[in-house]
Amino acid sequence: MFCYQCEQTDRTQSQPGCASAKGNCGKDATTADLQDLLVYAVKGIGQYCGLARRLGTPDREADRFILYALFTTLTNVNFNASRFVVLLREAAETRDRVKAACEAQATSQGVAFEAPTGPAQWQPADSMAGLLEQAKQVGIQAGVADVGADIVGLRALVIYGLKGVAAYSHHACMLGYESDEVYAGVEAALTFLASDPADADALLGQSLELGRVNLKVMELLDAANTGRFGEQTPTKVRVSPVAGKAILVSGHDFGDLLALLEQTEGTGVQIYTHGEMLPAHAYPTLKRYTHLAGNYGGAWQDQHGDFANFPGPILMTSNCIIEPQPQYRQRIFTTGPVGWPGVRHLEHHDFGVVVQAARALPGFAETAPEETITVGFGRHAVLGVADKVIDAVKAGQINHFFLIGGCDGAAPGRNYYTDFATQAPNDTVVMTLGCNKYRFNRHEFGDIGGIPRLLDVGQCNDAYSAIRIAMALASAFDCGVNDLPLSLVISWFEQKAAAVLLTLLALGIRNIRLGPTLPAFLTPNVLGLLVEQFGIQPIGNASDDIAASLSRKAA
Ligand code: FSO
Ligand code: SF4
Repeated sequence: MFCYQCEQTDRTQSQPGCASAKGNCGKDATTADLQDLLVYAVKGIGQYCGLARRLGTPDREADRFILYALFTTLTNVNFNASRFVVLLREAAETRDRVKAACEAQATSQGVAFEAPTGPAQWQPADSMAGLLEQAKQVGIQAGVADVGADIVGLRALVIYGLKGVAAYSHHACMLGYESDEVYAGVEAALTFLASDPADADALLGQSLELGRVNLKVMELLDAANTGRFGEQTPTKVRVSPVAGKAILVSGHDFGDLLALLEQTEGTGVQIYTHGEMLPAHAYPTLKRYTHLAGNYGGAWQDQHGDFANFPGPILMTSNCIIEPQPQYRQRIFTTGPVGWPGVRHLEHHDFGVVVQAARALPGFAETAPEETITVGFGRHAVLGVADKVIDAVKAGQINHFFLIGGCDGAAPGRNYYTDFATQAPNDTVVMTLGCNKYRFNRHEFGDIGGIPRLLDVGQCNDAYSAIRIAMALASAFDCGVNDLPLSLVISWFEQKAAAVLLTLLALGIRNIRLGPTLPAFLTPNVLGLLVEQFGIQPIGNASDDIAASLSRKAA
């Protein structure tokens, strides 16, 4: 195996990357290699789906398969090697179905049919050994001897950005929101990758194009969330438990949460959110369920302790899952793209077994003293008080905005984002999204003339909301986003964050501070390019970075 797709990759060797029997996330070599082969197979489906679209017969079922298959290969999603063997067979069947439709369509239109080459022609080996042999040829570093590490790193940037696009699109699709523009963009990127591109400018151009596609995807997911659940409104969320039977839901999929709320209504079982599920409390359709009792624990990297201590079953709806510990292995369930060998997997929103487990487990014996945090500052809430915000800026009460978004990763001892948020001066506003908010969201930030100093914009995909807020402020002040008193301090962890970063770059947003470490797949040359073109800078020391951000805007 060789994998360097996430922030926690092994950096102990001169060539950073997880290359032993197991990655730092717990992914074993067989699973990693099968995931590489699945990405290769998906490129072939993309080639045929693009052709089908050009022939006027796009295939949404195949497009949906592409999203799901790519999502399973994201960091901390699916660790189940046997699931990938099945997905590889399904990939070949899907590709063959689209291929046959293309051939028939070309014949009926009387146009010449030129079969795509490369991944489109892949045939799955009959045995596991054969599949693993095939995987060796198509890993992320394939071709490095011919084209060099810079080109391979840029190809990785495209692939990882595409994985992020696929994950967010899958979430939107699960809520009934799809877009031909997005599917065409995904097919184009896969077809491009299938040609083994070796031109750095073309690769960077495709990366930025994916950033634009991802903006559309995040807009779609925003429309899906607000369309299905209403607009986020500022909401106090209980972060201390109440007595009674309980289920904990983690991941990002609000559709799964809604189904679980429906299936537990009137049963006396309380539902708690974990990690990136926290913003659910701000959506009217979800919070009207009074048994959505509160938020429990911290970010994904705290799950070993949080899940072990939780006195009920746990449902994982998307990343980030890490190896279930013996204390809760019998009471954790996966659904959707998530998987762990030996952990019960549920489909079709049928969560009866989770409810049964909740009834059998003790639940919370006592109600703890009430503690709350406030969430729900999506774009509707913030732009609803835009006049107040603009007046506060004009009056000098708000001197600067910081967007501290993303995920800080799991390494212990990190305190940059905590320090940054808590040391930000009192005349600054901190917007946050993604799961690194848990580093500081229990801190008391106070307010500026009634505007809370900490605005929780939502999940990582709600970067869309933050972009809309920034654009509205820029328009009110008649300047560009880069001219606003706004600094972006982004933590990237996995491939969705890579897609969001590409979106920000595609929008021309400069001078982003990126941490907690820089992506290992970007070579020094490529990083140099990004620094030159976009002013990306690695995070340093929190107080120095705050001072530098404030002085840049004051200059
Ligand atoms: Fe975090 Fe995981 Fe939401 Fe990621 S829970 S790390 S960047 O999946 O997507 O913020
Ligand atoms: Fe390593 Fe991250 Fe890949 Fe896991 S996903 S094998 S930690 S680089």
